[in-house]
Amino acid sequence: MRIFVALNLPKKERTRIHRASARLREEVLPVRWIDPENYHVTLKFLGDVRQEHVLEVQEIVRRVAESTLPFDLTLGGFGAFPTVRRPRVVWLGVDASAELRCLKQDLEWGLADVGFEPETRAFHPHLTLGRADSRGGAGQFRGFDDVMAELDFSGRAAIHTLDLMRSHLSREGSRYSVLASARLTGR
Ligand code: 2AM
Repeated sequence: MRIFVALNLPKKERTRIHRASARLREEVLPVRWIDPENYHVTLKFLGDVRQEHVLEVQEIVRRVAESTLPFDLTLGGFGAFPTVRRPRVVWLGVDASAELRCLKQDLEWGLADVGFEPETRAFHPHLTLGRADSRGGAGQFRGFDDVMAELDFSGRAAIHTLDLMRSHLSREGSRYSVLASARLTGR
């Protein structure tokens, strides 16, 4: 099954983000906007993992969570990967705080021990708001950077769990469910 490790935000914060980004969705653009119940911050995407290895991953996630204290995520700033003119992913930025970078590193090390390739790309924590199809050319997204720049949002979300998630692909887009939620206890 297709799995990843992520941080989930309280419903209140997800609703705030959805409201704050409403202006983006008013633009007529080839973007599939994510439902607010599916908003999350991915820490590690594992791809298709066989059932017998899922339990192993779950155990690593639990161990990492046990050695991590609850912390706050700071959110703010809208942007897109790879560029706002030709976006694939439209996102809300997440502050790469020391706590978040430590957690990411602990996960990478833990998962490397059971054979998962460590990430070599720089860590750009973000919350995906929409997935774009920019094959129609950059022209479609002209002015989108200005729309983004006009938005003003800053958020804070208390994180108490590290979640192992499952992604269900379907024609309507991806849906996500929590396979296992590990409490951050910092023991
Ligand atoms: P995203 O955070 O940029 O949206 C579930 O599919 C999550 O895993 C998504 O949130 C997505 O990234 C991330 N993801 C999906 N495919 C990926 C890949 N090939 N490499 C890295 N992350 C991926």
